[in-house]
Amino acid sequence: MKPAVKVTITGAAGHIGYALVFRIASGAMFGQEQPVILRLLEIPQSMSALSGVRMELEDCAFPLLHDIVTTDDAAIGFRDSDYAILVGAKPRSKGMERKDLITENAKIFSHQGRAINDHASRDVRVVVVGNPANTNALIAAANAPDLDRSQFTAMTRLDHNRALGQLANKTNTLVADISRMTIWGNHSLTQYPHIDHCLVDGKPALDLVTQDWAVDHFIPRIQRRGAEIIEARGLSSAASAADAVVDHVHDWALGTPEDDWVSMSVHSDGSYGIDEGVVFSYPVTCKAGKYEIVQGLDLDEFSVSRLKASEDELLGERAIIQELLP
Ligand code: NAX
Repeated sequence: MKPAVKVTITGAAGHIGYALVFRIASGAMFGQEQPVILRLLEIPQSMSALSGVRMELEDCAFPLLHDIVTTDDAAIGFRDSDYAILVGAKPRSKGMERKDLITENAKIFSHQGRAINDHASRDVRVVVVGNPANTNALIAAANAPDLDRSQFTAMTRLDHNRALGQLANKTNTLVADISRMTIWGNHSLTQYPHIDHCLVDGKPALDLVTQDWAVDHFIPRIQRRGAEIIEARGLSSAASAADAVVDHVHDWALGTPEDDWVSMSVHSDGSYGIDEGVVFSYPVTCKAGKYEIVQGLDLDEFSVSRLKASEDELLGERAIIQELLP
């Protein structure tokens, strides 16, 4: 049997963590031939809840789960980690300004970036889920000078999957029939879900739906889907977010299908004119643990303006946490 892959999950006792750890242990992320060791990192106040998660993991008797480490010490949590999934973050409390939320989280993610730099595998792959995810990924990478910034990503796969679901509903097709969906920008209300390059059963999506539907219904619905779920459930997305984490890491590690791509927030290399100082969601293909931004897609004036709006928002977030960037 292959050596076990070590996966660190922060915030493992939270809602998304609880929906995620069992799926990783069952083999959904790396396949049925790949054992895993889970390293679950929490804050001291959540260690009791985390011990309950650990008990339930043990009670599942997953054949692929070779060990479980629970800790509130980042040095132990990230030790030799091959994959680090950063879910734990500070939620917005009553009266908290957006600026304070960004700054408070930047402190957490700069600390975790340093711990990853000092303790994780040199090949570690990091995905940031905790919000503001893109800027948290930027600050974590900036605090890990010994690692390549391409090892740090943020998750826009939930938005991507939501977009696939809505287009499938509208065109009365299966999600599996749709390819080349893209989410551009920030994981926020300025994200730009984009169907101009999408194929449905091999045909352009825009032969089946109108631009008006895309602009007036599809784009705002994906942008606000998180709020729609909270309104219905009284709780934020957890199972779908965990599922998107599984997809993000699975495809990064094992590759994207031929002739298709996925959306991942990665460090901009200037592609599509985006400032190199931000982590931006792009269409990417993955192979053997590496991603490449899809190049050469035509963008009309409306799309360019949407990308610019999201880039501006990310530059604004960056300005707020500038002093924490080494
Ligand atoms: P919960 O509040 O249920 O869980 C968060 C957990 O993180 C708690 O158990 C808490 O003790 C722990 N935690 C806090 N600070 C920590 C630290 N410094 N180190 C380790 N653990 C820490 O939130 P949940 O619903 O699980 O959401 C987690 C994060 O995901 C939030 O920031 C949320 O906004 C974000 N989301 C991001 C999404 C994305 O697509 N990128 C979608 C879903 C979700 O909204």
